[in-house]
Amino acid sequence: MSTAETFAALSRSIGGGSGLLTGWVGLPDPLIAGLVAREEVDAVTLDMQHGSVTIGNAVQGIGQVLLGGKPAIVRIPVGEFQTASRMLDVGASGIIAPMINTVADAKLLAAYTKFPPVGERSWGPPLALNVSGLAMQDYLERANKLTVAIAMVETRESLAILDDILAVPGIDGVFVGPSDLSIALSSPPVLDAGSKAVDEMLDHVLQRCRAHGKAACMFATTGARAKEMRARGYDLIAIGNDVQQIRLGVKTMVDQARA
Ligand code: 3PY
Ligand code: MG
Repeated sequence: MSTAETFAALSRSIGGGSGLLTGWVGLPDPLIAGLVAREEVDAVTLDMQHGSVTIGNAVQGIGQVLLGGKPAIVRIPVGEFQTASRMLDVGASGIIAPMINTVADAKLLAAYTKFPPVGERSWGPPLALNVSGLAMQDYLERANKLTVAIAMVETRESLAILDDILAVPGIDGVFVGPSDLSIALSSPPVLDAGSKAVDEMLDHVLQRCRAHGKAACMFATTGARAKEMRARGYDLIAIGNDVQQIRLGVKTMVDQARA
């Protein structure tokens, strides 16, 4: 696949129960993102919300992910919508925005990720032109459909306005954060990404996404959970994160050695 085809692969394949798997990288060294990209994932997400990925790391990380033959997604920090534009400008194929709790938040996400007339994204995509292989006017005309904007649903507020979020032009789908959602749905708060309440909401979100013709995405904390979500019809599923996977690898080998 050419770099341009890799860049376009996310928008082309997401939807209709695509069951894409994304790696999830929070460690800052871009080489880690490149390493994950070369495994059998469909995309790699760089996490600027809870990970320690800076703008500089993300620019380099996107390059490494593309070199590894996969499209790059960036989860921006809460409310930092200008970072969404900057990440698209340097070649990200998708943006995940956490804590989208109001329709105004969803509109801001669309505004910063889509060019007019859908949004208000400002012009200036130096690396994205290079990566997409498109001339300036072609990029302007095609970028809104070549990249995806995903709003995170992880609070009661956001669940209550799910249909309104999905109806915002430019929002291509929603991403369920089951950990925050489990905290929001329990009293006293209990962290349980696999709770019954979360599970019911995952079905509900999937059904509403289908009704709006938009992508349903979620974070799975285990491979088995990711498999289940693919079977249920989710379009994009994160499979744990880099720190978890490194620790698991070390523990597995140490346990084998000491068994
Ligand atoms: C959550 O589960 O709350 C997430 O944000 C996934 O990273
Ligand atoms: Mg969260």
